[in-house]
Amino acid sequence: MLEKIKEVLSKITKASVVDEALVRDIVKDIQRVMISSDMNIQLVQKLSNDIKKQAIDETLPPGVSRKEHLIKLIYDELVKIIGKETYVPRMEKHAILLVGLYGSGKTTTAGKLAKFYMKRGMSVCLISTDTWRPAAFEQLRQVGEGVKVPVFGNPEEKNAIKILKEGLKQAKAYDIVIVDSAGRDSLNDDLIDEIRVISKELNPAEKFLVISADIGQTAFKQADEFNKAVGLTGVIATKADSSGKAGGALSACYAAHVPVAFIGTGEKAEDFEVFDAEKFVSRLLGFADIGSLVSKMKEAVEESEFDPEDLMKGDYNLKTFYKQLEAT
Ligand SMILES: Nc1nc2c(ncn2[C@@H]2O[C@H](COP(=O)(O)OP(=O)(O)OP(=O)(O)O)[C@@H](O)[C@H]2O)c(=O)[nH]1
Ligand SMILES: [Mg+2]
Repeated sequence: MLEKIKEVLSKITKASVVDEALVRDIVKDIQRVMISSDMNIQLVQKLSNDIKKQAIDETLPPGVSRKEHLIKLIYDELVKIIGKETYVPRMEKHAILLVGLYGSGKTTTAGKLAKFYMKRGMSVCLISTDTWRPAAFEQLRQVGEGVKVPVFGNPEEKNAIKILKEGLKQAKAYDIVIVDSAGRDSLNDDLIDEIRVISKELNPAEKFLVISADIGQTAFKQADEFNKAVGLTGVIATKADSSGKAGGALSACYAAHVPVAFIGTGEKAEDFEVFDAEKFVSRLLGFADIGSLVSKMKEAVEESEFDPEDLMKGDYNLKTFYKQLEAT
């Protein structure tokens, strides 16, 4: 996806005139890139329509070329989907539930999150509610040992809710309680029912869908169904190190209307970072100078018609617009 989007963008920068025909041409190219990177087809359609419409209809802010405008539009649309603002990890006592299909990286991510919060001075414990896979408890126990946090669970017990209730008694003393849940080959009623009950019992502040970055076209449906079952608060995209494709993660965010919170970039506990949407999209677009382009656009817009205070904050959006409407 990365390389191909760069190609499309260089076509824009090389073009001598950016007219309606070029906009249509570019949008078609972008569609092809997005589809080949496993992005959900509905999302591709929406994105390309939005970009096309704005590129053609919108009046240009003064001092901004149509070229710059088009690049900024593409950038904005991508950032919007994966979460405009960088995720801010909660630094207060709370519970985190990890859900996702088989092998997506839940257990590994539990260890990574534990390490992340420990490093920031929080006390952390892990609870394994995976009663389906043999040795699931043992795997989490080893992960816990690796990052030096206690792991609660009971490999003899087959009822996930019982394990959770017991675990929560022991977990009271900890700031962060991370619950690792079972994966399945596909979304079935058993899995959804169990996850729903676990979520109700735990009442976690964060409900993360853990999905592999290379998941492909099933990402949208998966995210949609997990979201309906528990109401996701974010996505953790794992294996971002081994896949150049980002379409799956983007589609998941679009389906559940939640941002990417963290990304996993390797198998080790430290291979983990808070996801920065703007940085990611800038990298994706291979447009290092996007920062100066964005501020140039803001300045131009500011001078022309908007309330500078909002623009200073860098978050002039529909919400701000409605606020202004309400105030008048
Ligand atoms: N390269 C890479 N590998 C990862 C990452 N996260 C997890 N893995 C690997 O993916 C495999 C599956 O990870 P698990 O954490 O066991 O996945 P899970 O979701 O708990 O799996 P189940 O409990 O069976 O559903 C392991 O081999 C991990 O080492 C990552 O960010 N990068
Ligand atoms: Mg697991």
